[in-house]
Amino acid sequence: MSQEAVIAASGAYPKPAQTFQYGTAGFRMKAELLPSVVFRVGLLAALRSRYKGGQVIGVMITASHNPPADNGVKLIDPLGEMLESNWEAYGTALANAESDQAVYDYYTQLEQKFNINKDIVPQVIYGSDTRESSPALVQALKDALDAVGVKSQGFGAVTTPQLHYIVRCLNTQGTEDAYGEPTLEGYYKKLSTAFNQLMANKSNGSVTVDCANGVGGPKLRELQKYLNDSIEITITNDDTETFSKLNSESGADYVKTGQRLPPSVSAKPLARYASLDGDADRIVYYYVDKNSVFHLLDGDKIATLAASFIGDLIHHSGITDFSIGVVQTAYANGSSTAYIEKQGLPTVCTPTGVKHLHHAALAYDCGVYFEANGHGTVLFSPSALKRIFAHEPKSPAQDTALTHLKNITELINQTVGDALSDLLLVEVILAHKDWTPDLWDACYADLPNKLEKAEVEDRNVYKTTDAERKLTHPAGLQEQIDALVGKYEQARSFVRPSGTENVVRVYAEAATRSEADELAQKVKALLK
Ligand code: G16
Repeated sequence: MSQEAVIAASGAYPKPAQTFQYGTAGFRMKAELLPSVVFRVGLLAALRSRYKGGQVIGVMITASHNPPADNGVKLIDPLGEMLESNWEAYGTALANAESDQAVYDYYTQLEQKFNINKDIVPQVIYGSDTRESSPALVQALKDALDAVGVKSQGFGAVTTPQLHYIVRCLNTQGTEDAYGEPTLEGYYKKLSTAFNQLMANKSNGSVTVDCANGVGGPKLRELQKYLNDSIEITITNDDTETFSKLNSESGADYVKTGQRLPPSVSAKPLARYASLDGDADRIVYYYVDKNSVFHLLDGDKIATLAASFIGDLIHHSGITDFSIGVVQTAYANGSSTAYIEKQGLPTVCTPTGVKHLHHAALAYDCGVYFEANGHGTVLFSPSALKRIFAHEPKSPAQDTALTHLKNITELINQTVGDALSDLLLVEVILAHKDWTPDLWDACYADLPNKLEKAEVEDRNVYKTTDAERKLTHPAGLQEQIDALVGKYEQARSFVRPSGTENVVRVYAEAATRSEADELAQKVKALLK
């Protein structure tokens, strides 16, 4: 790597007059502002790989649930986790360096700070979602990787969780923790093999999946080819050619935020429906009842379903002293938390962002983490996996439960929340329990809730504490929120700045629908 090469390559991607920040899910904003950021993230990925002894780092170009004109970029660490959070600041500093020389200087400063061995060949893999802006941003990334001598490989349009999976497979192959074959085919085979075994001799009708016109559509079609015929999957909203349709009147965020059907879905009573988001790392389910009333089965409902099913399998396998915990965020419905605690399981609340939930979930033998928006997965600790796979069943019933449990650990993408893997997980559980969506829904009744977005002059003045459940700044605002909340039954409300959009989010829940809506509006009015 020569100074001239880096400076010349950086010169093709001038920084706009803008301050950047590595947020909830990397950098995310209008795509035209991003080329310099993506170029510099490429440099950071190279450093991170060398810092990690040449292990493979992933770079995903996506803005997930955001509108079509946005894009974004985030890094994936060697085991498929989100970038270690103390490196986010280096990404932010690199993205904000004011000249090509400053970019190079900061890069070499980091090399020195971490005493990075320059002989190590860095390795980076990358992928993108289906946005119109993605190819140009991929080019900016490649130019950075080439400028600093990275051995790289592109996977084209992939779901975010697929790239996480491949990163982990590449870094673990040939070890006792080998995660799978590091290809898309390997991903489909791993999930489908587990699914087909869990669904052998079962059939569970059909599910309709709205793919938000994003990359999840073609990938789900691909996955479908590997699945047995135990369920029929109908794919809708899978037009990835018309860029403007991405996340438009469709997708998990549309359904969860608006608590309504996508207009393109005409739901049959008690049939199962699910929506993915733009990069297929989130999923929510829903149905309409016999009176055509819409019911949402969100991330909280998926978490409780998964935790209780896995808990039962552990118990029926004869495995003892096994800890299961559920990790949520402030958005978790109060009823879900109460329900989980009633089952005798511990709950933990972390700030928004799967990186926080993932970290907290590692404290358990089995950590189930889901954001209410449908982003989540289940983690089994390495020692828990060893115990499960070494366990000797003492009866045919224990043997059956243990076999199911082993397959569940393979079905779940343990690197990150994965809508396709979560879809199959929910389908398996519902089939095993012989549950229709209303039976699943009946586990507990959600408190009516409302999520609003407020456009504010500067979202950075909103500072939170207590896992984002309280504001510390602007001074006095939390007291005003508390006073409003005190006027309603079973009420709760909080305000937090988004890490992915230029807005502040307002959440409210209360005993009745009208009270939840009113509380959200009143809290939102405080922000004007
Ligand atoms: C991203 C994050 C999620 C987060 C969501 C909204 O989701 O990965 O953890 O819940 O953004 O974050 P915020 O409220 O800070 O804007 P996705 O699916 O868009 O990548």
